[in-house]
Amino acid sequence: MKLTDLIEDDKFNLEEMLEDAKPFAELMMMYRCALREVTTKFEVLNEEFSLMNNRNPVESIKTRIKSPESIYEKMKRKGYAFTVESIRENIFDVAGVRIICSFPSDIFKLAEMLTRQDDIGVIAVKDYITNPKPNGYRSYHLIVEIPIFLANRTELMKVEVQFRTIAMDFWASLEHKLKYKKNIEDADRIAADLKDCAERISALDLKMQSIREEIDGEKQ
Ligand code: 0O2
Repeated sequence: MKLTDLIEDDKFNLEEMLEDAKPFAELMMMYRCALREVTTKFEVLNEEFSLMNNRNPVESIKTRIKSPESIYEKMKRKGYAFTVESIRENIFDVAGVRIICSFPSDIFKLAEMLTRQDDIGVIAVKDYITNPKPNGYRSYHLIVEIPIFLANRTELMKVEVQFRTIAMDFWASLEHKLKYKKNIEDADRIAADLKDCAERISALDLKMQSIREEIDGEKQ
């Protein structure tokens, strides 16, 4: 049934529905604010680093808020009630930031610079660079808690931060397609090819890093 049909239906109360949706809209607003805070922190770190070292460790920053459908699907899959309180308590990746770096060593430097800031709380760390997933996935994930300052209160919000190199990001985008596309012929061979690409990408990232260190005179 379409929304327009429902509105014509006597039993449907649009005002009531909008009133019920307010806490959810407010929660999403708070996650958007948390994303801005985290993004600003990386912009500041990038600016300072580039002044000191003559290069930018951050290639790009992408942000996203999980869609209501994805939040609902995840809550259902994990058996949680679909309430604002439960979303805040149980879903840690409603707000996501992806930091794309050129070199693997920059990922660890930036993660350390972020987590030692006074207002950042670290909830979880998943280092899929040191310990890649069996399919070859590599990224460094942090779940952090950050305060946002509203008109008359402060709220602590959780944000998922994913760090990847440009090459790891390229790989993850293609692998994501394999994960979500059904009925692919030769899916096993493609998965094996992707795993092989992940190993090559990792070696390439380290080689590029080593060349950069030589150029910058960081190697003895
Ligand atoms: P989307 O659409 O990107 O948001 P969780 O279910 O989050 O509580 P999980 O799965 O252990 O716990 O979290 P993990 O391992 O930290 O992964 C979270 C996110 O990392 C995923 O979010 C993906 O964005 C990314 N990711 C993890 N593993 C892979 C992988 O094998 N391939 C690719 N391409 N991305 C991966 P979502 O919610 O799955 O998807």
